Amino acid sequence: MSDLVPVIRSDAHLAHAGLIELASGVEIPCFESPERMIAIEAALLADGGFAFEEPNQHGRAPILAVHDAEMIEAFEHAWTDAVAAGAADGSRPWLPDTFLLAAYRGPMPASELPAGRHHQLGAYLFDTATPIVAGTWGAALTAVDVAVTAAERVVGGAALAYGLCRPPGHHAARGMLGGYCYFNNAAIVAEWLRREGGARRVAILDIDYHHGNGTQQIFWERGDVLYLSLHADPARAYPYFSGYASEGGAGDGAGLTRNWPLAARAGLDDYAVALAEALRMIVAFAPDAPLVISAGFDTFERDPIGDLALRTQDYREIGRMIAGLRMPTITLQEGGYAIDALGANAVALLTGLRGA
Ligand code: SP5
Ligand code: ZN
Repeated sequence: MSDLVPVIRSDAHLAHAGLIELASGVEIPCFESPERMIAIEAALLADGGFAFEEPNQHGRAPILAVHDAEMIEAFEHAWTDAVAAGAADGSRPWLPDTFLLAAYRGPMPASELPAGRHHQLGAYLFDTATPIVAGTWGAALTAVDVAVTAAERVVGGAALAYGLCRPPGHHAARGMLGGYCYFNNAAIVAEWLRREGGARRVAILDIDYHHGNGTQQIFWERGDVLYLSLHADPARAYPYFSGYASEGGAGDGAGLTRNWPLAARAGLDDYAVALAEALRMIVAFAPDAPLVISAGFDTFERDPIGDLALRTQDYREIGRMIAGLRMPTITLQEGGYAIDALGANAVALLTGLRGA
């Protein structure tokens, strides 16, 4: 294949910046930074095999098809309400400090909600690594447009398209933000393929270092979407509360979720065994839509928050293995924080995916 691979990208993510996260009680610069996308774009440009395109606007309908309206509303207004209340002055990111857990209620019925939508956000957030600044809402909306535009390219005939989504998405559940994620770009694309793309069966392959708890939750009971994830064992790794091998979906979705928890320092040999099983499941499921890949490079051997051991050349082999499915493929960017290697890793995966 000699055609250029379409890469959907936007500068809107640059305003989702200056982020901090709380890690084990310590405030640190957020690993999820604009420099990540800048590094990937520079490497794709230098490679020359890619055609950069801006996203089309799709509005809120594709988001509302996946996420709760109440969560969207709290997120949309959290920053301006925080500023209006004097809880943020615009110079620093804002994070809720009070979270609504299921255990809060016990036998009590749902209460009224606080007026400030920044306080409401505590009912829709599960960690302290998902900060909000003035540009966060716009960046998250645009990341969805990036993802859906990549899907449009593939439905329109491209064999492969790459959506440079930032912020990432796979930790965002139907009514919950977290893990640097606000809207679940991959889940939105899968649902869009069902509703707008005429597909009946969609497969999502998640190769980020972390379990995609949000994607799994959204499609847990769905018989029309297969969710397969290779990731660090949640017994030791974020997000801790999902991604175990025992989790397999329920109802119509029974057997259509599958997880491969990986040991620390797992390299390509271990990874390829799990990936081959996942690819066989995709073949058996017989999707009639493009494959959706949640692509994270936090599986890299030098990733600052990961502990797997994939090397740059391994991503090319992983891409080749997936390309063996001979399915049109929508690749969406998730995590990956070793900024100096992100570009090479992305080029390697996409080179493999395009069958080279
Ligand atoms: C999309 C994605 O990859 N989200 C990951 C969110 C992970 N957030 C928690 C990170 C915990 C970092 N622990 C730092 C250990 C440094 N040695
Ligand atoms: Zn990750």
